[in-house]
Amino acid sequence: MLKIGVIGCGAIGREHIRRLTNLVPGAVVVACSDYWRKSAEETAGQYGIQNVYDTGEELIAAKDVEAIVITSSDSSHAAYVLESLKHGKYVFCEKPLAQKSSDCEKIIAEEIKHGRRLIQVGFMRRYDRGYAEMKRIIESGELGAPLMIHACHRNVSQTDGFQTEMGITNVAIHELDICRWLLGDEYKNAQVLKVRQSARSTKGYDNPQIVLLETSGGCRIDVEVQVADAYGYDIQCQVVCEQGTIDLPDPSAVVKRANAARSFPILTDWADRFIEAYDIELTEWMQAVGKEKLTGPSSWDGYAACVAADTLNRSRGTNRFLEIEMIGKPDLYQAR
Ligand code: ISE
Repeated sequence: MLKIGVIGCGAIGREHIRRLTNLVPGAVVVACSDYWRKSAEETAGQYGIQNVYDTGEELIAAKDVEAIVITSSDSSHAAYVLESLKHGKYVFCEKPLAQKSSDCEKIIAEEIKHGRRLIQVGFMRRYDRGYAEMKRIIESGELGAPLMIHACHRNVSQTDGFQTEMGITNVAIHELDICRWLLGDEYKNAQVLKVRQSARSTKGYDNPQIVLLETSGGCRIDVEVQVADAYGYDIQCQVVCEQGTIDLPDPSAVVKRANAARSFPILTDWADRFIEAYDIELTEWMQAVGKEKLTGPSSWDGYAACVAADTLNRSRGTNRFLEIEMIGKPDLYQAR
């Protein structure tokens, strides 16, 4: 059994602890910690976790903790990843890897010193069957070259303290990863636009926003980002290719016919929308750690999404596309 310590017992932390405990073969959660100790204690009680630590650093240093899962607040990720690297431990870090690309660069530099990958980033959409099939079709070439992607990310609510920039670093970061993964291409330039604001959005952050990107191969991407106040949690993605289009399927739902209407429910919670993808993601991460060969989204992928996010946030209000500037891709992250 691989002994895991989880830092952060909020919504996604508890979800991952549930999966690691009840579902993922070969995993046992032996330690947890949270900024709010009470939350860690409650989670430990619920899942029979032996040790609760006051800080993430103590958990990382604990002798019996073999691998770390980081599900704490976004701003704390980079420091915990760097600390785990000091101890040479495997890390599964929820998105985003960091909030600034300079922190991702530090992580990459430290990981390279180990000569092997130790970090996987929680871009779970890559494990979703719909996106995987879209990628297969794009790569088969049967529809010709991809020309454009139209995507949207609509959300019901956000936690207190949410800010405009987080619409990119915390929400659209999923599209920033999945679009470059689908296309097998990097971004060239980016711009975020503030559009007519929803009268329902009264919490002080921009909502909606539109993200525009161009890849090195010339593909154009637009992403509508509604961080809150939408009718449900709805993720759409259409890839327009030379000879046809490919659409992300909606999650399966029973269709009701009544009162002269046909309807089906739309989910409201993001944790439910990609539930199967999360299960596969953590199961494959565990298997990869067992083989000491990580294959999932890397620090490089975390970095690439973060550079795009930085650029988008810098572009706000300029009305211009800004160039996306990345460091050269180190050998460790070249496809093998
Ligand atoms: C949340 O943090 C997530 O990661 C969800 O996948 C995303 O859809 C949501 O908007 C974020 O707040």
